[in-house]
Amino acid sequence: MNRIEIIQGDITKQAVDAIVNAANCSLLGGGGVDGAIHRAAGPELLAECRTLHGCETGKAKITGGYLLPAKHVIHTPGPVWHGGGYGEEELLRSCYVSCLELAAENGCRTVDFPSISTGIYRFPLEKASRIAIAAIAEELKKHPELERVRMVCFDERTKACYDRALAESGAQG
Ligand code: AR6
Repeated sequence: MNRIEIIQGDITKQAVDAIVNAANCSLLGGGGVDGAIHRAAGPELLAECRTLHGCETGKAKITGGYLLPAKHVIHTPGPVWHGGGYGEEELLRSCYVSCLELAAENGCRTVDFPSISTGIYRFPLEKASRIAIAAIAEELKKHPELERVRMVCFDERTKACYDRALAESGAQG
């Protein structure tokens, strides 16, 4: 069975066990998907985030979903792209791994990701899509309890890129 899926849509609308937030290290909100998640979840999400005291790039922390249809939000600060010589690729891989480890620890079976770091943080999309698919495929092998992981792409170009990365990886979960 194929446990990795790519869809186009708005991650704030997904009724899954956990959605991932492409956050920043403060975990106190921002623009892009982070802003959309906080707006849809309501102020209680920010109140819980304040108790977490931030998060390092490449790591992840979990909260409730509050007014979202998702049960949990897993917050992960992706790397800012500075040209590739600052460990950006490994940090991005670490975001996907950390989120799925945390999801599994918390009994989440369905997890939706946005395209981490490819917006405001400017990580090249094609490179990011290959890293994401490889990391997800690897984690799914380790965690049979994870039923389905989706990339929820906001626009057509992003979806096409992840579709290609999945096809080329040969990974079908
Ligand atoms: N659903 C799914 N994907 C979305 C949505 C949505 N509702 N909205 C945007 N995207 P970005 P980053 C896509 O910039 O590059 C924030 O200020 C978007 O089209 O949200 O990791 C944080 O606080 C793009 O494909 O995240 C950080 O400071 C992808 O989500 C910083 O931005 C990621 O774009 C993080 O930057």
